[in-house]
Amino acid sequence: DLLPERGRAAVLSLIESDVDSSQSHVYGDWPEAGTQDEGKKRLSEQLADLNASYPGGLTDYLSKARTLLKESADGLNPFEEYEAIVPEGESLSFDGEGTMSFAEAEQLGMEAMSGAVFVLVAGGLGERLGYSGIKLSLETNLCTNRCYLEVYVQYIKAMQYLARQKTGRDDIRIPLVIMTSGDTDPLTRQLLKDNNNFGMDDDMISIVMQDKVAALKDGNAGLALDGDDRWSVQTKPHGHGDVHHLLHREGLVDKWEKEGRSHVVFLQDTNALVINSVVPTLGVSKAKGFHMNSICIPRLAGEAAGAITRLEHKTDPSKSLVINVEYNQLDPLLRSQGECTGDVADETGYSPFPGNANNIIIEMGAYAKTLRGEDQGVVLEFVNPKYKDESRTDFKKPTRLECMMQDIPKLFQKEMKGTANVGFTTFDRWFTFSPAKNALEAGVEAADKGSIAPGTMSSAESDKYIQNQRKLKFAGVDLDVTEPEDLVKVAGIPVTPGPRIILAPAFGITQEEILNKVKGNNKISKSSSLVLDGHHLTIKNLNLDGALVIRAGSESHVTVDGLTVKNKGWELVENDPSKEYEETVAIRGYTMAKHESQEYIINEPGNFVIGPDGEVKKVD
Ligand code: UGB
Repeated sequence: DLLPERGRAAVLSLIESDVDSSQSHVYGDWPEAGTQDEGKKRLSEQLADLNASYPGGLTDYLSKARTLLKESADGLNPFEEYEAIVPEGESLSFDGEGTMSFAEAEQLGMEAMSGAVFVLVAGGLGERLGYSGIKLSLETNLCTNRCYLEVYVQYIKAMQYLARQKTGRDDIRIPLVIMTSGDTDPLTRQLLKDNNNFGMDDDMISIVMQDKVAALKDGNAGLALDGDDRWSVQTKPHGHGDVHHLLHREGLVDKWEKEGRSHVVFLQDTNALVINSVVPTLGVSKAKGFHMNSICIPRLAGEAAGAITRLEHKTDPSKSLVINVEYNQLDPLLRSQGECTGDVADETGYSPFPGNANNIIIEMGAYAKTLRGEDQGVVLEFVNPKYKDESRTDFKKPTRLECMMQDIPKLFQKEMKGTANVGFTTFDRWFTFSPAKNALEAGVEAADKGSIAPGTMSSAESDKYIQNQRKLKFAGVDLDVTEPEDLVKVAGIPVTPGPRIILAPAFGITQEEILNKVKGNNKISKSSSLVLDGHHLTIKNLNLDGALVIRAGSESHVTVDGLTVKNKGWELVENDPSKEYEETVAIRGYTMAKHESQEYIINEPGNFVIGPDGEVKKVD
């Protein structure tokens, strides 16, 4: 009786549903009234919260968990009924051949830009990175020091700008929703507040927070109580799959559909390269009528990236589907079929299965219809317990139900009754994929074993520079593009020796813009660093040997014409192993010494030329 109403109801429902006393350690043996009453109330409130936050309540959660845990203990193969075959999809190449022309896809994508909304899943902690803050706050590179969140926001703003220019409609506004978790929510809000949303309108940026789910201590789905606190249930993240249900629950997808928006673009937290692929992938979605389109890259065998597969149902073709198979499941699946080779490379040096960058574009109508279905966007869950021994009964540590956003094709299949059109688009790795996920030490170990994708802060930064080298090279600039054999080790990670180039989203998010803004004979030396930022910034006959930064405001039309820059530039300085560094520096392995640079920041409206003498002249 001392429990609050909702807490009391939650405890009673747990007792009622507990047919075999799997939860008696939670509700049994309570000391008599007057002893530890505060703890009892706290526990009951927490059970009520867990009830409220899970569709179907805690009892549904526990009953699903029991089934899945039993299947896992029995060693049931979730792919028993399927055979994985290499799927057919589209491929695009910025500077090479694909199944579609890159320029055409980009043109189609630009037509669709005004209907895009962005969703950034950012509930995960940087445990693998060895970072205790939020990953969105990490600096993508040391030339501009812009963090991941700022890069994404700048990208969305640049897309909005371009969409307005292309259509002449000044009312186009592209929103961003960030999914946080209890672990990342306060710091994400603080980051936005401290930076005035990085210039995005208040009403265009919103946050939805995913809840954690109850941790389970054994194969009967017994709730795991906190070791030090008998009145608290341990909770764990439920995975990025929560995003679909949350967008539905908050009414966002209904709202977007009513507003006439056409596509939802899902981004992950630490892959700054992927934004290049958004516009052309939108174009492919339009051209092929894809309800879902996953951005992919050639996958390294064994890489910690999911694989897009076609799962062919052995008896019922209507159950076949194109879907991600997560990296930990791919090898056992491939070992159990065909030639039983497992997750290995083919003659191309890559896995025959495309790698999932897990950035997905979903068509709004199909999405809204699917979310309104029976499952309300709750994607299929799975368990991944780490068993103590072969008996597969005890866990090394508590587990929980998990879900992944890329599993939504199963819901599409169910709700769209065979009409779901799920595809993918593969890009070159240099153009699309270099996430920062691993701690420096793990990256060094991987690099020493020959991995070309150590996945550290430093490899992600280096790959950003290489990507921009390739873009400028494509636009005719005379510079060295770093090939794998040219990489140099800094703090144990192979990185580009330079040039280090950052093209801000305002300078160009499309191939068309880059080609229009780079003219004449430009030359950039290997030891140079270059930052270009501005919607109306044109580079002509630049000769750079050093560091140069040019930023132009949205109404400043700036042309660099015949400028020669020579200075000491910028240099990476490896961390001294005998010294302690703050986390952000330690995980990168170096700092950047900015010895000398030439900088132009022009915000005044008008036309300007930066000529051979380096002076800025206003022209009519
Ligand atoms: N995330 C959440 O928002 N909430 C959560 O509860 C968990 C995560 P990870 P992982 O791109 O290389 C994914 O941990 O395990 C966010 C794909 O499943 O980085 O490496 C988190 O903040 C895999 O198929 O994911 O695997 C982050 O933004 C593969 O493609 C995102 O979800 C791989 O990414 C991903 O979280 C990859």
